[in-house]
Amino acid sequence: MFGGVGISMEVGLVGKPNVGKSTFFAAATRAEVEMASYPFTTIDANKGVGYVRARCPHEELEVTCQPNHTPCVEGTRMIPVKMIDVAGLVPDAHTGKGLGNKFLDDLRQASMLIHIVDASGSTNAEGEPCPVGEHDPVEDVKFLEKEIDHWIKGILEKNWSKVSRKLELAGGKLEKVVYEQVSGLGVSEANVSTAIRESKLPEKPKDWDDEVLLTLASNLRKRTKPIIIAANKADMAPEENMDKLNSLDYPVVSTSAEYELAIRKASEKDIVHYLPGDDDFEILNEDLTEAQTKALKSIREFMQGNGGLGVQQVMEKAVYELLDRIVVYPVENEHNYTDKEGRVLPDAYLMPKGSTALDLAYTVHSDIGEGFIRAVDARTDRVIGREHELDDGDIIKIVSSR
Ligand SMILES: Nc1nc2c(ncn2[C@@H]2O[C@H](COP(=O)(O)OP(=O)(O)OP(=O)(O)O)[C@@H](O)[C@H]2O)c(=O)[nH]1
Ligand SMILES: [Mg+2]
Repeated sequence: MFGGVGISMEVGLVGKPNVGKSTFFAAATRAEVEMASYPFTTIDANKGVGYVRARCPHEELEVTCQPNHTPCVEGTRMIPVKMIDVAGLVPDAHTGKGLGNKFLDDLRQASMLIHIVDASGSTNAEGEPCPVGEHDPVEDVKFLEKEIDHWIKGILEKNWSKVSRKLELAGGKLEKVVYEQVSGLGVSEANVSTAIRESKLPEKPKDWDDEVLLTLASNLRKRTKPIIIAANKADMAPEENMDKLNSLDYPVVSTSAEYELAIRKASEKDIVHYLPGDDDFEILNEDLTEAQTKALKSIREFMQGNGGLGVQQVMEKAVYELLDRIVVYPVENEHNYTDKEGRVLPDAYLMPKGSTALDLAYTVHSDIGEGFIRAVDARTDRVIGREHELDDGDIIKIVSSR
């Protein structure tokens, strides 16, 4: 939660240099509508706010919505997600190669990682340009995993002599010590327990060697930083590379960050009408140069074949599928769907699937959670209890004593 407006999620962009991380970031955080009033469009040079789309209930309910921080564009709600663009990682970054891996510390709170891969194979392992198709992008997927594992291992090992003494004394409470050690990674105790179990650790912590710690780090990574692959530069990627990436055991979306950025800019200048994620656009300005016409033609061909340019699709697959979020609309008045100020459908929250009415109350405000009496499903007008599991698209009024 951030400032009571419901941004609870942070997505990190990772990858080797020159794959298009910053281009992806620039495209994803460049919103058609004004999001600049948002508290952290400018937190840091490399932090910003992207969004995922959701169908706004306003059409179906035949009302006019008045969102606070989740703009509605032609019936599509844009729900903010924090994004972080970090420096490029190279193989063996954990030993200090390239810029090292210190900057990964910025990703501690990230709920997931988007691994931007140069699917065109036109950058080598270090991110230097090479002819298209020369570098195998599958290698990048492997090395990145390893570097993230080493970063987490580094966190596990911090003050290791002290920690291992604590572990020796902890007996059956190993989980607590490990949890404390990695709590900055936004990992739950349950996830730590699972990772420990999966790692089949030697009984005596003094027998935990480098390899054991790396296995534990890797299992923690899988639980806490799920990875989705953006097969970027798909606009010039050989078919063979796309096939190889698609056959990996990862969710993969093919993207052209460059085209996405170009078309969003064209849309800002009213050259085209385009909604991010769509698989087509309309040309508004007929007075185009030959180069512009040609560029738009290439973009259109790619987006139609690809089912969109991929940037929105990655964000949404990440949030709705990997992180299993649903969208819930809290209201104060279940008949008019308004908040205290009379704004219709003011907020949209991304909640983990399985969240209850009580979870929503706590997300809106801890006081509201503590004073929870009951809730009302505004669509059906039914009273629901604290344990009632919410559905995607629910509009919920919470009755609280606070
Ligand atoms: N053809 C094509 N080029 C792209 C695409 N995305 C990015 N590029 C180009 O790739 C180059 C590198 O892009 P950046 O966004 O700076 O890459 P980066 O990953 O942030 O690089 P570092 O900050 O050095 O790690 C630029 O020349 C981009 O224009 C894409 O989808 N297609
Ligand atoms: Mg960059």
